Amino acid sequence: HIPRNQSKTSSSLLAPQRAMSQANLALGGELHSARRNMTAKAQTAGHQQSHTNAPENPGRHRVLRVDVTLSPRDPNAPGQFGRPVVVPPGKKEEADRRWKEGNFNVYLSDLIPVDRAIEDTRPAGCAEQLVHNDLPTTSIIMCFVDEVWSALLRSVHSVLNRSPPHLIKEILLVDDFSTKDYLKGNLDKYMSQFPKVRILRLKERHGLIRARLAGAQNATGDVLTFLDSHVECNVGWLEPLLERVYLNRKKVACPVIEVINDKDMSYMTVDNFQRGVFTWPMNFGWRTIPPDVVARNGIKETDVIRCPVMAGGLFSIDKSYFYELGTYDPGLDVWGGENMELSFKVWMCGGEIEIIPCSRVGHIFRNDNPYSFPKDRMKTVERNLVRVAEVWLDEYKELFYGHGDHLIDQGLDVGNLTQQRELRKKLKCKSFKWYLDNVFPDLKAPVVRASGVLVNVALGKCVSIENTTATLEDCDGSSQLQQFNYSWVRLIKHGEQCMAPVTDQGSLRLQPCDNRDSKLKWLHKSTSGFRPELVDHIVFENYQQLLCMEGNFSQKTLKMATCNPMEPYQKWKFEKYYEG
Ligand code: UD2
Ligand code: MN
Repeated sequence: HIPRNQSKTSSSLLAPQRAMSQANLALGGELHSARRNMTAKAQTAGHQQSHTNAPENPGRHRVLRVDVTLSPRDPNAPGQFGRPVVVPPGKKEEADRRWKEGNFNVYLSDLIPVDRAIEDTRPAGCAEQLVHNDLPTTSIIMCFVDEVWSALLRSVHSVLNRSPPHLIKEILLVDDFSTKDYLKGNLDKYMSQFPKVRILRLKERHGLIRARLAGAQNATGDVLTFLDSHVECNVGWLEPLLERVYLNRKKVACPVIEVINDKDMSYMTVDNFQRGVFTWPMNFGWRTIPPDVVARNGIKETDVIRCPVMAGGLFSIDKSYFYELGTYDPGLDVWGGENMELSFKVWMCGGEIEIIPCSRVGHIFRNDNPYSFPKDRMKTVERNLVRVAEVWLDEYKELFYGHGDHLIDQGLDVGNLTQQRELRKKLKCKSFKWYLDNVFPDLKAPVVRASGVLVNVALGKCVSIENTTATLEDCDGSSQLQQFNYSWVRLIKHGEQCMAPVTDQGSLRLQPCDNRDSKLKWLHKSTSGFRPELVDHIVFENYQQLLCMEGNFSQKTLKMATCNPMEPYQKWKFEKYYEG
């Protein structure tokens, strides 16, 4: 009996916050007509591109408005201008049936134009921003496995139609051993009309991480720009990304990821001021910068947002810098965790991760991966995360293990980590503590769960150590002998030693610590979860013995006894508890 938290590592990316999601969904709603008005304006602007050089700013120009879809082939086509689409009544069954091909509305994706126009959702001021005339070129790398035909095509068209051609060195489509026939001959044929598109076919399933590396190896541009294969790049998306990399090659630039609705295929904008963050055990998420912080610091909608971590799929990085960093850990499999790895690596080894509000790309967020995993999906993601934790998190990895304590008990074979650890040393990267202090100060990350004296609630006496044996004494907060830490992986530590039951005698004593030894693990249970200040009953139950720690008043000792929630001598409390 090892209490296993339900696995908390997630295996699909959640969409960022959308304040207007409801309004957006409401057909004919106010927002909808506002959108139509905007689009009409955009349409009159026609093909006009602002090549205007700013005379007062030599060497720079206004972001190019490259968008040949401003006057689309068929303005009335379904989904045009990013409008929501409704499945016709007679087609519901077909649409339902086809959903699983991509875990989104594939029927509608096929219905709407592959080169549809979308609303220019950039904040005011973006169109007027200046970028350098001599921006570096980029290779677009798009990996896919069994991607939906129309979604893949729309991704490619959006890059071709909305990027200044001279900046796109090539578009590399990396086929990660897809099984679908249409992704073979048909795709070659279709893409042959675009000289810049190259298809790279992998001979076996690499997973997206190693597929991206294969793409990088074949890229000839100065900057690598990674994209998922179900995106729509918005107007002016590319130059602001490349500008950041141009200004500092150690900046990794991410667009704002907007939402292509999986049900109606509408293009929806997202709230401003969202940072990429994570919560334990390393789940990626978005966190909005509180309005008072925005106000106090005078943060503008167009201001770049520094992010503790990136979502993973969409970013530009200087190619030589990517290699300097040792790329991704090639030991990461299939999907997941690589965004954490690259983010920690970038920040801790001298770079920065930014979201650029003037660059916006839509992405179809799905509830589940539509492709199969070669091995168990959850285990794959967890294994990747363990690799990341072991290389980058230092002492904080206990928080990761503690929030998903199945992770450490599973005895996952995570492979060899020597190279990754060597790399970290070679690059002289900073500590995770530095990262927390400087990049992600709002992450709750106390290194232990609880600390201080350990009091028996009924007796008012404290655990003390006498020659490695645990006894009960009058409490003395200043005595080293009474100091304990309760670690995230549930060890009761006294310095470097750990509390363990003595099997024959039922007493307790210190032993060398071992994070994986279930005999050393104590479940600090209470009737109201882990909120000691609210608790009426807290026991330490040993993982292995299923017995509880009990104070023995007459002998001033501790013993192991059958757990009994009514037994006052089994109630214990630490001096301090920490939120994490
Ligand atoms: C997010 C990222 C994704 C990746 C992932 C974590 C965004 C928008 N998306 O999940 O890029 O960082 O988190 O790993 O930030 N693919 C392959 N081979 C595989 C599996 C996937 O080529 O074995 C392709 C897939 O077709 C897609 C891309 O990799 O184009 C990302 O996969 P996803 O869309 O399933 O990931 P997503 O968006 O849920
Ligand atoms: Mn995706």
